Amino acid sequence: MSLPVRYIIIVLFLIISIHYIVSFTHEPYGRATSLSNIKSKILPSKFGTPASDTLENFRPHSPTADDLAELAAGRRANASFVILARNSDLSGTVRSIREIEDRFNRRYNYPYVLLNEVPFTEDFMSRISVLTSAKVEFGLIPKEHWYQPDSIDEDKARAGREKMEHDNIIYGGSVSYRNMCRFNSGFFFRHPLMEKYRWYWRIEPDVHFHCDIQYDPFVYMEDHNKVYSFTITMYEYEATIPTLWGHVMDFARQHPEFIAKDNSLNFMSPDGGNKYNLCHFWSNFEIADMEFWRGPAYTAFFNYLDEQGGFYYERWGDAPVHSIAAALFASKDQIHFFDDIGYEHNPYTHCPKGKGLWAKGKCTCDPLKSFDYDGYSCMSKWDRFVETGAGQH
Ligand SMILES: Nc1nc2c(ncn2[C@@H]2O[C@H](COP(=O)(O)OP(=O)(O)O)[C@@H](O)[C@H]2O)c(=O)[nH]1
Ligand SMILES: *[C@@H]1O[C@H](CO)[C@@H](O)[C@H](O)[C@H]1NC(C)=O
Ligand SMILES: [Mg+2]
Repeated sequence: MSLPVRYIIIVLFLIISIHYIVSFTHEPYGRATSLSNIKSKILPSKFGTPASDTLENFRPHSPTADDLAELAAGRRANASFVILARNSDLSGTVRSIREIEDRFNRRYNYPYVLLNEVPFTEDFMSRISVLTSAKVEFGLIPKEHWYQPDSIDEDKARAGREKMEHDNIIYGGSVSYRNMCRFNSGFFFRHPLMEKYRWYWRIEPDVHFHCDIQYDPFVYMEDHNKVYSFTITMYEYEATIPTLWGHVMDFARQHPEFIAKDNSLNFMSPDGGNKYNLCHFWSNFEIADMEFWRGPAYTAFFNYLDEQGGFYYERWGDAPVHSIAAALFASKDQIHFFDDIGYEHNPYTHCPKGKGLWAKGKCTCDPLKSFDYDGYSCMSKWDRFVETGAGQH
C-alpha cells in the first residue's frame, strides 16, 4: 500500500470513530445525524405530493445543520397545517406560508395539506412547493363534502340569501361562502389527506404571524390535554345565525351525555343557556385535535345542525359551530388561548400581552393595537370566565 493511501485510510478511520463516540456520548448529535433523520428532512417531498417532474424542479435547498439539530432535539406531534384556498388565492397563500415558515415551521418542518373543490393549477402547486422543505400535499374536496345537498329546499335557501343580501349582511348572497362554512364545520377533518393526522393548524391566505414561535404548539396542546385553541374571540353577526342557538339547546337537551362536566357554557350565555351572547372563537386561526371533531359528540352535533339546514337557509359560520361545540363538549381547561402567538387576519390583530412575550417573540405587531380589549372582542368575558367560572350579566 502506498504511503498516501495509508494516510487516507487512517484519517477516514479517525473521523468515523469520532462520529461514533460522539453519537453515543451526545444523544442530540446522534439523533441529528442519524441516517433516517437526515433522509426524512432532505427527502420530505418525495412522498405524498402529486408526482410531477415540474414540481421537483422547484425544490428548495436542504435545511441547515442548525435546523436539523433543533428538529432532532424535540418530540414531534402527529400534525399538519391545513389551508383551504382557491386558485385565485395564490399570492395570499404564498405570503401566509412564507410567514409561518419564517416564524415557526422552518425549524419544525410540519407538513401542509392544501384543499380546494376544483383542482389546483400546476402554477399554484409549483409556487407553493418552493416555499418549504416540508411535505406539501394538494387535495381535491369530494363533491358531497362541498356542494349544497339535495335535502336543502332551494327556494327557501334562495329567499334566505336574497333577504340577507337586501339587509347588507356580509357574504349574505353567496352560496360558495356557505359551502365553505359547512365544509369547515363538518368535513375538512374527513378528507383522506387529513385522516392520517390527529392535530391541525388552520391557516388562511393573507394572514400574518407577528412573532417568533419558539416552541411546538402542537406538542404543547398534546402535553396539556387541550383540544381547541384560539387567539381572537369576538361577537358573531346575529343575522347570520338567528336560529342556531335554539337548535344547539334542543340538541343539548336530547344529549345530556355529551355535555362536559366543567364546560364553558357560562362564557357564551349569561343565564345558563337561555340566551347566547354571540361570543365565539375566530376560526380562521385554529390549532386543534381532529379526534374531537371525529368523536361521537361532535359527529352527532354536526349531523343534527346539518339536518336543520341553517348552513344554507341562514348563513351559519364554522366559527360559532366549532366554538359552541368546544364550549359544550370539552371542559374549559381543554380550550387554550395562545397569547404568545401574534396573529392577524384583516381587520383584527392579536398581539401578545403577557409579560415579556412581545419582546421575546421579536413581534412586528403594535401591542397598543391588539384587538383583545376592543369593544367588539370577547376577551374580557373569557378572562372573567376563566378566573371566576361565571358568565357576565
Ligand atoms: N376552495 C375554496 N376556498 C374558499 C372558497 N371560499 C372561501 N375559501 C377559503 O376559505 C377560507 C375563508 O374564506 P374567506 O374569504 O377568507 O372568508 P372570511 O375570512 O370569513 O372573510 C379562506 O381560506 C379562503 O381561501 C371557495 O369557494 N373555494
Ligand atoms: C396519526 O393520527 C391519525 C388519526 O388519529 C392516526 O390514524 C395515525 O395512525 C396517527 N399516526 C401516527 C404515526 O401515530
Ligand atoms: Mg379570511
